[in-house]
Amino acid sequence: MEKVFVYGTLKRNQPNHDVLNDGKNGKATFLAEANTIQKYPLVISTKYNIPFLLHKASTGHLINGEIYNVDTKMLAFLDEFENHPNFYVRQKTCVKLTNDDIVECWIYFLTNYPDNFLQLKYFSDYDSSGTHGLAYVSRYLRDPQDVSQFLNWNNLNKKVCS
Ligand code: PCA
Repeated sequence: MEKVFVYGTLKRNQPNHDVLNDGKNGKATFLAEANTIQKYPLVISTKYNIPFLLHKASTGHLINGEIYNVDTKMLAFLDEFENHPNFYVRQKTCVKLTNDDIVECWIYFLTNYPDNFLQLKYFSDYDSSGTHGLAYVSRYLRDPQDVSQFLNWNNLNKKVCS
């Protein structure tokens, strides 16, 4: 089993949580709530309002999330779902449980992002229906062309700004 710390749409009551409960994808068991030990920028961006944890430690806030134990099948599913390593990149990072235990977990970071993402509002606890009003757009409702454009942030910027 592997530990994954989720901070965005995979959390409970968030738009993609169901994939963790679908046995076809493998097995995921909730372990604990936790927060990162280091600060990171958690932003919501693109026209689809996607949450991104930017891989830039010491900037932003300690991030709240949930740890799941997942089997290799679920980890492989999540890698494909999050388009690791072409979009999000899965990296090991230490997080702290509410009882102060520290555990090392996988996190899906954005390691390659446009500089202007650092000018966005930083969150500590993602909620797709939070007061920010930035409604998440499910990947099934996105323009299929954007998938390849996501892999090229310059194009995406042009598109978002036009
Ligand atoms: N899904 C992953 C990364 C960002 C997202 O929306 C997660 O919840 O951790």
